[in-house]
Amino acid sequence: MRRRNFRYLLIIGGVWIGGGLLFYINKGSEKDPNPALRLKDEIIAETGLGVGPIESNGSLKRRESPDFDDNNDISGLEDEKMVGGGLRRDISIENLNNDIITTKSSSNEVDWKYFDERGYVAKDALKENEDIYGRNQFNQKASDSIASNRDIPDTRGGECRKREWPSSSTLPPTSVIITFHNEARSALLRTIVSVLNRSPDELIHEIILVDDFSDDADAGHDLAKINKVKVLRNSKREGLMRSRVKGADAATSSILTFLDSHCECNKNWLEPMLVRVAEDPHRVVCPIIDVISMENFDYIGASADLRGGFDWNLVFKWEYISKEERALRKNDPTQPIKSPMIAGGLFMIDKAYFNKIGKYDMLMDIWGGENLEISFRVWQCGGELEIIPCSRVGHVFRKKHPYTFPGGAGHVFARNTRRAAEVWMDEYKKYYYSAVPLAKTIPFGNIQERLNLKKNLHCKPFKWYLENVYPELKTPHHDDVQFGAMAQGHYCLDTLGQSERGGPIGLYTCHGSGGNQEWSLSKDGYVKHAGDLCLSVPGEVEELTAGSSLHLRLCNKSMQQQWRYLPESGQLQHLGSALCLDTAIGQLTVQTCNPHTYTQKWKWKFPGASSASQDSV
Ligand SMILES: [Mn+2]
Repeated sequence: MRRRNFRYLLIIGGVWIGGGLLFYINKGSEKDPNPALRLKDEIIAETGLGVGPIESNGSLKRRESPDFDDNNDISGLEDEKMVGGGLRRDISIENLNNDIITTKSSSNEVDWKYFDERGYVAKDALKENEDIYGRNQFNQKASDSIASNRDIPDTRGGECRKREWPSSSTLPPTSVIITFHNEARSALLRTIVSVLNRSPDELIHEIILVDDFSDDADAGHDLAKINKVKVLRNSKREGLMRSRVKGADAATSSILTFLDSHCECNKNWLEPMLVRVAEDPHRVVCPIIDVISMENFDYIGASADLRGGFDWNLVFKWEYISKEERALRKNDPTQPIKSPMIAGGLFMIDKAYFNKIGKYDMLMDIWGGENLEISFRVWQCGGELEIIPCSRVGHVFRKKHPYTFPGGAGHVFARNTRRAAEVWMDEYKKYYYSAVPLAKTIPFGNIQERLNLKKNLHCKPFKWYLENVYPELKTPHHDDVQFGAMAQGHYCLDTLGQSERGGPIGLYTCHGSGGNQEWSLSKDGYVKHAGDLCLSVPGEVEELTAGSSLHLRLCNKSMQQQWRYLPESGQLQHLGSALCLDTAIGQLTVQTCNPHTYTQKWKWKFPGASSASQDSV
């Protein structure tokens, strides 16, 4: 059964692109009228409130209460803090633990519907001839041109649309925490507006923005005018983990909802998650993450049959749930999906539980590895990770990070990942180091506090996690001397779907997802696939000739199946005939060994080790 699943994974392997497997569902279908979604300009026109005519520079002139101080252009919060005077009347600034908190008097708050969106976005508009991808790695021009309260398709399945959710009065409200660093104003504002626009008012206690020392302090600061929005600003770059913990500590409701800063919440996104967490605070839940195109900001529904996983390189990936689970989901598509890992950018957690299980690893920097760490921690320490299919939130997936990492992205990612591996993976961390040998050279700092936490919470070992949460992640057998894909350039040894009685096997473009390209070399010289199939030469070994093709046969300890790998030349030599595995004639054969020929050179690669790191949210 497992073998069949892997084969299936291979078939779909070709459609892996960065952030996941996308299914264009509901696209182009008629738009579900969303009563909560009203066009801001219409409201403004109806009520005559809020704005005057559009000025030539594209910004709107406000007509607000007389003490609304619109002209006071604050250029630097830090400066203001140091001067200690001259604060705006509507917005005061406190200094708490070296960070800046922007608060406001309620009389000057505005509902999001009356926030001067155009003026706010225009302050950071692209310059003429500027690269539209230059600042954000997504099309800022497209983002800037799209209203914060635009309509988006309701991407939920039919059963989710039909389902009634408990009334708001029976659910606890949440604090939404959004951390950001140099986010495009339009994307950040749209995230906030989508929260306020598509959630029952009484369920949003507050939105806490944590500005992780963006170059432009006003981008966050100006949003503090919006009802329910609170802004914290770090006085130096802290990274995602410490910023989120600051936001969480400042939150005053019992449920935390973490969002990325370029998201759009969809219809009824909040209730299905709140129900699960309110029922059982050990559940850490995520929405299905729909895709907002980085090219044109189209909103595209994602498949509901995915969950989060990883290979031994510890890079997050989306993967299909099993055939059995898909069959179960057909009966009730509203049921949560257990996920070995969360993408990390968007999730909801009970605040007391977040605190109890150790928040985040505060010694991790910037980005990366934290989702791995919190995923292992939640599962191993008694919680559960769930994807809630009736909750949908869009996210702009990018190919690379728009901002720089102090110390370099690869280094920071490896350091964080190493911290997670060292604390949570016990002896299994060796497979990570085999997959990413360079990681061993990167210092990961002190982890004693996290080890103490693990001990005090009586967390289960990683072995338990592998057996109960992620049995699909296969461990190399203890007899294996090599494990993973056998690569020759961009091509990998591949079963081509053949099984124990099948025809010749061959080469296929390396896809890095294991499956038909997953092999192991045991100590006694068998090249195995899926545990019980062995790479075999045909016929009697004594009669084997150069040019013979290779097959898969059930492992039977015969001479036909015995090989040795010569690491220096990269050759795989058949013991009985002394011929070498070769691709010279465009197909896989055995040929007379020649250590200098490229077509006999093989490299062992861990599955997934070649797949690129991604903005996994
Ligand atoms: Mn993101």
